[in-house]
Amino acid sequence: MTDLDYFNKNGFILKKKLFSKDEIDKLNNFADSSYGKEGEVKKTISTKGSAYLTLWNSPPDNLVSTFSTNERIVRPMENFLGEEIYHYHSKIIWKNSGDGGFDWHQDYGYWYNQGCLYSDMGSCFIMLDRASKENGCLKVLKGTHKVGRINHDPISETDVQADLERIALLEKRHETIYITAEPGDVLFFHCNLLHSSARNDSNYSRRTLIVCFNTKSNSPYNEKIAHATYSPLTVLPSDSIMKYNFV
Ligand SMILES: O=C(O)CCC(=O)C(=O)O
Repeated sequence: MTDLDYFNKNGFILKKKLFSKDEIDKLNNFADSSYGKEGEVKKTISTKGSAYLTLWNSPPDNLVSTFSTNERIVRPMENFLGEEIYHYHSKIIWKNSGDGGFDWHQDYGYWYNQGCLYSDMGSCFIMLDRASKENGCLKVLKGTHKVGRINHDPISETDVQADLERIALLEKRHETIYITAEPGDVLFFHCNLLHSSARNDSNYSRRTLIVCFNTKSNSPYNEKIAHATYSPLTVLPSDSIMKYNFV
């Protein structure tokens, strides 16, 4: 089965070792020293506690963009979504020991309300730490990208949760997959794939860089409520991470 067939059938695909240990170490060192400070992060509140994130609507002018616009993630995502894509937003989820998780949702549950007419969108979940059940790895309901958009209810100022009656029914029909993975592995997933995660109950962190892409033809109709309208993506070559020099 091709990667595209697998993605279309299941709504996600996990690619192992897309980034090397040296590349991930470089990003972790930079991100921790530049962004990982209290006060510079946003708090999310779900029924599973609070988590913290740093978010960019445009790729930032620093090392982070050598990942978020790297051809190693852009080209496969373009293949999965079937047309030119652009950076919709990206974020680092810090998920330190004791931080909370995320309730069941579709990313399109948020993006529908941001003026995106079609669900032709997807995310790349780049593992910056080992992701295990213990530290709250992502959990997905395989194949649920085909159910269409489900209604979501707000559960706090920051978070929403998909209709629980439907989740209960879908959990009986669709296999639950825990995305356990190593640093450098990347999960590509469709914006209607139902996903959630538990609290980090370990004594180690579970950081991830999540890069979200939209298709050019699906640029939001109202830029005031969206993360980003279409602007052409400058795709960086594979070797741009290790070549990046700090000034
Ligand atoms: O990082 C996690 O545990 C889940 C994050 C997530 O579901 C999201 O950002 O949409």
